[in-house]
Amino acid sequence: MNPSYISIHPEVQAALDAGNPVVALESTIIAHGMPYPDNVTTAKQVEAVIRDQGATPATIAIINGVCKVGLTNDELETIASATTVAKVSRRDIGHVLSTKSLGATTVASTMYIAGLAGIRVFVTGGIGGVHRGAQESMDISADLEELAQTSVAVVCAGAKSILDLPLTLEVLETKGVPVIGYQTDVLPAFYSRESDTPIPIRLDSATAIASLMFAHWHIGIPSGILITNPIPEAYSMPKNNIDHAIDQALLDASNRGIKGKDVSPFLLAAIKEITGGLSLKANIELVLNNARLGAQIAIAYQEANK
Ligand code: PSU
Ligand code: MN
Repeated sequence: MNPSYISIHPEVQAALDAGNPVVALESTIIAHGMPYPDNVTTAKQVEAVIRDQGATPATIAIINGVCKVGLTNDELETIASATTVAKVSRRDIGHVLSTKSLGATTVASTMYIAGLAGIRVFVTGGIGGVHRGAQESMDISADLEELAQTSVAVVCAGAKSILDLPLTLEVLETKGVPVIGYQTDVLPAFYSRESDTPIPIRLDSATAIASLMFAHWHIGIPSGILITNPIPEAYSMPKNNIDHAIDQALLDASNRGIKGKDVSPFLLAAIKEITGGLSLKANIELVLNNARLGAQIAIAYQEANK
């Protein structure tokens, strides 16, 4: 690896060298998933939650030709407020590095860069997956391919029903990715705790999740591991309300001909408008909740490795 393409923040490097728990964070959720200034406030709160639990946060983004692992406050502010920030999935990394442009990393590219840095746990809000109607559009997120090949555990709140949840689970099964529900028997649907989709594996503690990670990787399976954590009860949106908003947003997207990488950011913004901001509040709370669990898993995994 050319060391000039990756720069690990000294605090993150020190934690890695000491064998202390580190949690990676993505930046597409900041640049394209939430409006300014809620995005930067949330990004800082997420880092604070991880520190409170006793782990070191490492937010990842591409800045001036370098994959940064761990951002300064100024860098976080730049990613959150710049008018042009590329949404960087795996295929875009080389382009954004070589043009020295500003890039926010998705689940796929954050996993890849976290893996290079030796970070095993990554916290986000929601993953990409198989979109509804993918039989026609072929819109299946690169996040699923990355989960198939990169040894990082991803903590999320499940997937929004803009995706086809059962088909997303089918693809993850094909690709050998364990899908764990934390204290839940169904796949959480991001804004709501409920869905009709049973979860493949239920585990009820961070320690149990860490021992699955240890066993999975120790026996030599290189895939990622997906951990789904339901949004806290107090912020969970009624399934009917949110499904209605999602249907309306999907219709809007199709009427306007929104395609490819613009689909998820468009839908997130549309759902926020339709729900009068309630979806944004839910989004913030579920990410904070995931940060808490992710830090606990990172700590338990370090223990399991001793
Ligand atoms: N889901 C969300 N918020 C997000 C994303 C997904 O609720 O911000 C972002 C993540 O970065 C995810 C990406 O990796 O969208 C998936 O995009 P695509 O479907 O274009 O692969
Ligand atoms: Mn897509």
